[in-house]
Amino acid sequence: MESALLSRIGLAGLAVMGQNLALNIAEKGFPISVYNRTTSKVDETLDRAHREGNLPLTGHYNPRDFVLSLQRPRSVIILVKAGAPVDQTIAALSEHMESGDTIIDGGNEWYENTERRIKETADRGILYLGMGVSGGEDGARNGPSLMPGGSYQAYLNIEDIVKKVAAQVEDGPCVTYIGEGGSGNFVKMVHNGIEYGDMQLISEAYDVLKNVGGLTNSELAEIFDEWNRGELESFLVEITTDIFRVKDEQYGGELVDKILDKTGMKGTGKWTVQQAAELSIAAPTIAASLDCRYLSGLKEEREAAAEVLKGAGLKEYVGVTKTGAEKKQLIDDVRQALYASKICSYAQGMNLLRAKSFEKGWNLNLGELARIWKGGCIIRAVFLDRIKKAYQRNPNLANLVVDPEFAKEMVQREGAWRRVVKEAIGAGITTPGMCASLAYFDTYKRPRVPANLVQAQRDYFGAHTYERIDIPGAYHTEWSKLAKSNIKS
Ligand code: 2AM
Repeated sequence: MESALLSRIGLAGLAVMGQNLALNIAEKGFPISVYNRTTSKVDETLDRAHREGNLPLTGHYNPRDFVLSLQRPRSVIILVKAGAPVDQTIAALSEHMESGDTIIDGGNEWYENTERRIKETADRGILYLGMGVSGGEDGARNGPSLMPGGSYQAYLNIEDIVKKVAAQVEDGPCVTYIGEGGSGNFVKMVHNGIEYGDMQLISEAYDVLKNVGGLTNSELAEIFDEWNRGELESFLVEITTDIFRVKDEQYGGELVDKILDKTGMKGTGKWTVQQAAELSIAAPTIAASLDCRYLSGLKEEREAAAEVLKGAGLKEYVGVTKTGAEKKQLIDDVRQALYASKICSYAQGMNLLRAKSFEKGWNLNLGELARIWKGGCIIRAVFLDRIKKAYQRNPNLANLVVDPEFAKEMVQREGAWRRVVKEAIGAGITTPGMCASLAYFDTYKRPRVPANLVQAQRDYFGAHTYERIDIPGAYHTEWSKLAKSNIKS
């Protein structure tokens, strides 16, 4: 009888993401209790629940009342700042929870913190999930992509809810049990790293079209709109179209031109690159996007450098606005370069996930990850379906670029890709992401790379030995002595 009055689930932490996710859950028909340390946010959320359709949401003003308002076994999502606030919130809530209850952390948490908490809460019989949530404010409210990892039983406790709350695409809801431990957080972290890459590549396409092609913002809006109806169809291309259309209402002109060129960040991209390095996975496109954020931050230094180099005689590139067939060609080339570069970036992210999965025994299903990214999240894109299919065709695919379908696409776009990078370099426009992707592709596709020379150098100065291409074994050569004797002879 009592259970009729109790909520199916609880959510603590009512900042933007928390509020929207709570309202989404309530709207899907699951009565929810909410709590926030600062109680005004509880009232705010109650007010919204009322205004947005009398949603089944109840507000609570202390951890005890909040926890006791939940059906057993209890499930509580926490959405507070990553790090210590999560530990503090767990401590405040778990005091009132009991064995068999579940805590789900929906923040962008470092995966090892989740693994520590899984152990700590397990001591009290509390089940734990670290759940990546992507899609920003709108995704949280209307359907995010959810990446829950940790206790499988905990996942089962909330499976009915997350399947309804997640974004829905034609092949199911954008949620799946990711794996054990901190896998959900790790997958979300790599998702964000890939997102850095996508945004960087799009900004480079913009840069080349604007500064080499001479395109205006309204032309860019049209082109991105067109691209969004083809192979590049994605959330990021769609919002970019919108961005090019926004005027500066207050001061005139176009808003995108007024924005300071310094990129902010919260750290998941850095973690991705650090993890790639730890696992010896090449992720140059994602690393380039991170480096560009760092360099963007040096606004004053860049301005000063431009002056110094101008003083030293550096000529400013004067672009000729392209017209007619030339312009059309550039636009089409950039579209192809963007697509090919993107595939390489995803290949890097996927290979990082596979390496981590192998290290941790997570058994990640890469095709399934591509599927749950098809909707809800920031990197949602039509082409993720192709990635899903590539891994379905071959779960052990060494690299996306050698999937037969993608291989064909890469070869078709190769000429355009090189033309764009050449033009950009010639003009002194940096396309670090596109260049990194192309270098990745070019290195990966070459049976013989100049590492023979590096091996020779290592053996020369450090006696590290080398292998030969023709005879097995480890070899060391007295390079200096032999070289000298050859000079004499
Ligand atoms: P607040 O509204 O009381 O600040 C994002 O900052 C969310 O995390 C907010 O809901 C915020 O609550 C919450 N938060 C941050 N630090 C917290 C802590 N130490 N304990 C509980 N909630 C915290």
